[in-house]
Amino acid sequence: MDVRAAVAFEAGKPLEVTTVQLEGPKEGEVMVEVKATGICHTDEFTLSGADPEGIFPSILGHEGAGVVVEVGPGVKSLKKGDHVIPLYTPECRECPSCLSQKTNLCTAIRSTQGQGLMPDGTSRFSLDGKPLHHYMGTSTFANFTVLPEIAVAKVREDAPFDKICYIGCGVTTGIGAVIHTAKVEEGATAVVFGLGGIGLNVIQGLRLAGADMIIGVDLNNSKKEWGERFGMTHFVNPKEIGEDIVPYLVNLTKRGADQIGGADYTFDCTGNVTVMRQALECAHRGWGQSVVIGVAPAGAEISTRPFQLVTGRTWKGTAFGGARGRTDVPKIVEWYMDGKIEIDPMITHTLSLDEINKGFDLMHAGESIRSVVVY
Ligand code: NAD
Ligand code: 022
Ligand code: ZN
Repeated sequence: MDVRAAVAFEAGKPLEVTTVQLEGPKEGEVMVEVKATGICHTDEFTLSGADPEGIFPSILGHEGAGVVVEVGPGVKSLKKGDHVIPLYTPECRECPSCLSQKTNLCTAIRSTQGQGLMPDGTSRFSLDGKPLHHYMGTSTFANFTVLPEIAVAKVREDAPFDKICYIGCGVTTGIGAVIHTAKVEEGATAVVFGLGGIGLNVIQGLRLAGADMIIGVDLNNSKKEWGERFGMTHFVNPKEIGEDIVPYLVNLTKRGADQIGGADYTFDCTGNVTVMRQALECAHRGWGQSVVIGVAPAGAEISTRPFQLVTGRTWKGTAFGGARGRTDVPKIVEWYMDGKIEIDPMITHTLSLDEINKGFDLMHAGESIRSVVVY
């Protein structure tokens, strides 16, 4: 069938909105009418050509929400009419990783997903008879897409698509990093580096977890108001403190009789490897945990003195906030609908598909927290 899509034909070129062909779902697959999609950094990273694993031509987008319109043979967990969020981290519940209960990184369709293909090794999208690649297993920059059943979370039907699409990446990543990866407890102290679409969700996750001191760090002073809006208690602009950021933060977090200082939990939401080191080193001696969320440029490396780890700090990372998509995403939708978390104010721009390139411009200019395309 004919669908409308923003196609990434070539690295470094804007997306082209055009009509493409989509084949129906095969065994174990479903077709979803995408109602809304967020525009996230990874889409930009791939489109720019900086992603060495980027494949062209392809249909990008990984932060969507929509409705199942057709199910392929053998599909059991979904039916026509179900409201869903596509998952770039699937959950098969059968592979060694899913069964381990120790990771959310399901391996069932990992290799084909990375090659821009469906699990049978082919693509459902084409243009003039030539295949177009899928992206992150989701391809939400099209008004219809085909997904493996295991890469779809069924959610409640009264939730608005133009808001819950953000749960498909940013919201779950930020809140999940706090709850699943760091397992922050009530009364904790935390530092969040980078107050963008991810960092603000880390902040609201920390508020939800009952953290006492939530320090936000950003080079951009306009982020102070944003952070406070979601529960940040202190703001630091590293350019304005007149000393190194690490000793400054260690001093700011001094509590208790020993007055050692350092945060219980720190989060990198910048993707900058220098910031990742700062985040580790301002974690508390003996128990501080630092979580890397930001995706660094291709080939970048992190460094610190091993003494930082020997003295009890832990360096970890997270993909999709450690969330098991089919299990945890519906719960986050519930939290949003129950008012436990906020999404609406972070969606600063709503665009039509024809305006999608404007979403990338807003991201480059640092003017948006999140832009959402509504079909
Ligand atoms: P964003 O551009 O909206 O926000 C980044 C913020 O960091 C900005 O406010 C910027 O001013 C600030 N910043 C930049 N350099 C800084 C520095 N040196 N010190 C302090 N602040 C600094 O980006 P985002 O959408 O919030 O995404 C953040 C990162 O998270 C990206 O690298 C993205 O790819 C990554 N991400 C990872 C996952 C995952 O599963 N691990 C999922 C989604 C996004
Ligand atoms: C989403 N991300 C950044 C912004 N929005 C993002 C990027 C990469 C990952 C997670 C989130 C990620 C971390 C670890 C992996 N990926 C590898 C997972 C694995 O190998 O099992 C990752 C994912 C998907 C893809 C590439 C890398 C892809 O589909 N191309 C989850
Ligand atoms: Zn994303």
